[in-house]
Amino acid sequence: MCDHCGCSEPEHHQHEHVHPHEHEEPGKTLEVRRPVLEMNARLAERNRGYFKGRGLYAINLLSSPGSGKTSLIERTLMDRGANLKMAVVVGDLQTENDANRIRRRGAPAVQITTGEACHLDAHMVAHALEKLELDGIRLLFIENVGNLVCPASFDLGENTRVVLHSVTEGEDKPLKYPVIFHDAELVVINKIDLAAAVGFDRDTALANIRRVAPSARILELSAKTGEGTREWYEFLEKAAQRS
Ligand SMILES: Nc1nc2c(ncn2[C@@H]2O[C@H](COP(=O)(O)OP(=O)(O)O)[C@@H](O)[C@H]2O)c(=O)[nH]1
Ligand SMILES: [Mg+2]
Repeated sequence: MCDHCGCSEPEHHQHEHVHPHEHEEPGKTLEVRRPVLEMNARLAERNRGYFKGRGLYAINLLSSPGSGKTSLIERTLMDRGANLKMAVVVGDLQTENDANRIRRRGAPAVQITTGEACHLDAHMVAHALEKLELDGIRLLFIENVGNLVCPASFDLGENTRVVLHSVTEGEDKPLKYPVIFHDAELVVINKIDLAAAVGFDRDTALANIRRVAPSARILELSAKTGEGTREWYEFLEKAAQRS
């Protein structure tokens, strides 16, 4: 059960703003969860103001567990760490592992361990920011908890959303989890080095992404081999200039 949004089923987020479940009293779901989301929206605005005031560009990085969010940040730090001044806030239910991986690549990082919560919220991010040394930082990655449902509902005050979708996940995931893709400015198809091995159907995957996120840009790359990362770095360089 998620302490912050009260959901025990991740799918509940899909319904919470729209209609209560049929088996629930009409209006009950909305009454319980709306204040949580309204409070989050206020704190997200505060984060947004903070980012703006510090000249930071914040990227909310979203995906299933294991799609390669941390790997892509590590690869980016390896290749562009010297030019793009980056810091990272990373969320997982448990462990400091990802923050340690990122620190080893030379970037300031703070781990948020959410316990049972399936997403980050604006309040958690605000606290994490207090622990980060941000002088000279232009780009802030916020690696969200690996989940294609819950994080979609929670604005963190970010400037943009990037969703990762790896070739090993199946081409139908954008259709099954459309909400998270819908708000993405950029969808990164990761692990293209494995595409042939898993029989990745690229045309279907691209069509599915375009169907649920018609205005999103799509990049295909491998965080492992570095193939395709040039355009990713161009995207980040432009983002840093927007900060
Ligand atoms: N072959 C291959 N493996 C990758 C790639 N990116 C990540 N991985 C592997 O996928 C696993 C999960 O990666 P991780 O970065 O921890 O994913 P996260 O949970 O989204 O942060 C690790 O074993 C990575 O080495 C990639 O582009 N190609
Ligand atoms: Mg990770």
